Amino acid sequence: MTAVDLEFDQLNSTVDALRRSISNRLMYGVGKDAVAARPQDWLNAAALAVRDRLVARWMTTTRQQYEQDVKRVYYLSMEFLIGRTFTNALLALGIYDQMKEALASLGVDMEAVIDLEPDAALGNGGLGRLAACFLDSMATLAIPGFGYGIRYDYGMFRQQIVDGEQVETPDYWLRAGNPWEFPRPEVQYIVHFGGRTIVRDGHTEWIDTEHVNAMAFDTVIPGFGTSATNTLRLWSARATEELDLSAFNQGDYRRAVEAKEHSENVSRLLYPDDSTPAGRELRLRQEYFFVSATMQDLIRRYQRTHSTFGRFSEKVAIHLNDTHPVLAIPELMRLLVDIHHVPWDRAWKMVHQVFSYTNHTLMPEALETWDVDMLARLLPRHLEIIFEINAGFLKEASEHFGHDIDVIRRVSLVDEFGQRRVRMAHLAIVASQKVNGVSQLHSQLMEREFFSEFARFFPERFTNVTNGITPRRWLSQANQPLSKLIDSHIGTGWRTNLFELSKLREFKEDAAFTSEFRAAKRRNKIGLAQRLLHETGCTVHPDALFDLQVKRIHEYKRQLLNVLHVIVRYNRIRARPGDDWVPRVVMFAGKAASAYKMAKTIIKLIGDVSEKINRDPIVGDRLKVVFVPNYGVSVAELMIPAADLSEQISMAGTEASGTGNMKLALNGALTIGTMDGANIEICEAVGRENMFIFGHTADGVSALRASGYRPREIYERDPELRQALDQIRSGYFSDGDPHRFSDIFHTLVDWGDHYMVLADFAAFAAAQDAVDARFRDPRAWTSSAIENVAGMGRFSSDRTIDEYAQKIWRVKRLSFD
Ligand code: GL9
Repeated sequence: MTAVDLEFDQLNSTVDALRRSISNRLMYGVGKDAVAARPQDWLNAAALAVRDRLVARWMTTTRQQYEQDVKRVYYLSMEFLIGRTFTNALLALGIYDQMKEALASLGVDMEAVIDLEPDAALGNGGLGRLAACFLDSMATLAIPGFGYGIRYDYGMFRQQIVDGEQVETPDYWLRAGNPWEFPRPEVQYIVHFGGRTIVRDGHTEWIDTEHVNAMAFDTVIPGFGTSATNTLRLWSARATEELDLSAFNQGDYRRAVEAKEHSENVSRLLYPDDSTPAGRELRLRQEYFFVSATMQDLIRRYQRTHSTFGRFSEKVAIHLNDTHPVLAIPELMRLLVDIHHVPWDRAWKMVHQVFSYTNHTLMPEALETWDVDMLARLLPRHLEIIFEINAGFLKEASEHFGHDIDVIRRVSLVDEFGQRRVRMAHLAIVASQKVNGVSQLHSQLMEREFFSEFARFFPERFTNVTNGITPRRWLSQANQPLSKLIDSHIGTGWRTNLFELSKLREFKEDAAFTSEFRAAKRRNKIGLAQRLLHETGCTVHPDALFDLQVKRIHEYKRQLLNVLHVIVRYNRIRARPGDDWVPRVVMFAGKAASAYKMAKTIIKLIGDVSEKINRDPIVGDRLKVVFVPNYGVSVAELMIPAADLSEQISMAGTEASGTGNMKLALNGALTIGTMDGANIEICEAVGRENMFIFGHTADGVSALRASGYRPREIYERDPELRQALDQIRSGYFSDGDPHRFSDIFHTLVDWGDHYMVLADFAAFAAAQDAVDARFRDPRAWTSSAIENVAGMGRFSSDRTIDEYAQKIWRVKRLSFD
């Protein structure tokens, strides 16, 4: 930070200065008088006052980027799960307390208005939240970077639970305006669809297209404790024709706006339901829409300071967050070859030098492919380019693989089995200079199993970068009681160097520290209990063990394993109510994809089981089951700091990394988990004795599958498990209705139990008994909890971004001297 900036910052950080700014912004920004202002108006005025302070830093950063002619990272993602911005910005600027006081002096309770800010829920789950953590770390490390994505009018749906079932309602997050964004009507690009190609004067032209404008909206991403900021640029679709005036004049109002509506649908909604062809086509349009605008934008930025493409790959790194933005590859080829007339070979070399790709899942159904016919209709030029890339690649590959036709078929960019489809992951691997997985196990499985032929062909391309989370949001902001305690013992430096947390080990047996550590957890549990009472009407006791499984609802994540154990526990309590039980509150939260029937049935089962258990007078406070609706960033910030136990129980080999596992451990929860994804590395970092590891390993899963897995035998052998499954089947939890959950029963017992729930059940139940035993001994429990916090240094997204910067992007930090 320059001396002038520093002085400017200090002057602007006083309570007085903030109060003046808020009053000013209320009047001139929001257009309200203090007497008439509603809480939402105060929040907007305060947000604008904060934003003004960020803008000063933003300008400095941008100026420096141009002056130093830096290499920039373009992080392309269909999802950015940002959550709320206000508190985060206050902490980044170091003005949290001052703002609180300034608002109080204006008669406004800051804690109350903070809750009015809607979440920017532009993502589904871990992948989208990872992108948000990365933006935070890139800014904090002063890596010159841009996030690029879509400004969906409607983010992730709001989940309500009605009679135990998920009900989806639209999340119009922009209703009250968005004080954090800057609309850029001057930054617009035309994006084409459809049409056909012709060759004229040796150049291909894409003609007779329909088009839509992409308009930029910018959000400043503040770095923590630095002048550096970055930009999140999101594209919104704008019709090229506002209105069909002649239709309007003839009184045909619907037709007058039809075309406009149609083209603007592109940025309407996150993940339209892709269970229908129309939904799939819209999704393809979205993917192309945002990468086309982004490629045009980054070329324009490059050309502002360079007259030829000679230094393009020195100045640009483009990262593909999963395959959703992979069309950026043929789009950049098209722009270079067709528009800027760069020869094909040279363009291909440039493309290869700038792209890198992260794979986030190996679940076969999640590996994107696009129907060749649909591509031909919507993006005919891109399909030609993909075919040409494929021809070049297959020629090299067949020399390398000794013309083995089976291998060639498997690695081809086009799947020729049945309806022809383009495999987006293959395109990403062939074009990128680096390809990475998100945990050691996941990267290994990628190289050894899923993409083994590619790994043999391009061995230097494959690497691992284990995921991380930002400690600013997930500890400093979300868990203020624990943060303050840590600050008072080891100082505040952990916010930017998370390895400093290891100093906490020293206090593991310190009576004062451990009792304050427990008190901080208890405060968070009381806070959560109050919110639960308020929002779900459910009473839970803060001294019970808070057991959380919070993540998307998916069969591979095995919420069912958890439910089965809950039912077995319930039956045990009813059989022996006089025993000394460790009271537990089992909490679930997470959304099911709207077209995923089984996931929705699982939510309903949790609802029905909780109804039965919570009302049972024999059980009382010994066991409660709660489904917390509408899981998202803000709900997570409330729940995670209150957790004692973190459920990370996916079938080994299916969870690429997980990041909730890191957030929970960082907040002092102990993990019960399988040797899957990043759990393995957490286990290394915090010590196996401080976790509850159970179940088959990835190799064990493969071996069991190979030897012929027969779940029914397990069902028949284990009486407690059988009782629980029979209760599910017989209608015990569903008012006698035997049909409601029959699919769950058969999936597990008769239809192969693909995710091996029954195979891991006994080990899981035993691990849960060990959890109870440890919890009875508060000293032992707290000591393990502290070990968890202390071991989390390497799971900061700062470490992750540093690795990307060095190994993958080869970019340097911006300097501010
Ligand atoms: C995911 C993986 O399933 C997670 O294990 C991983 O932690 C994150 C981030 O790398 O990516 N891949 C994926 O498609 N999702 C993930 O969470 N799904 C969603 O985001 C819905």
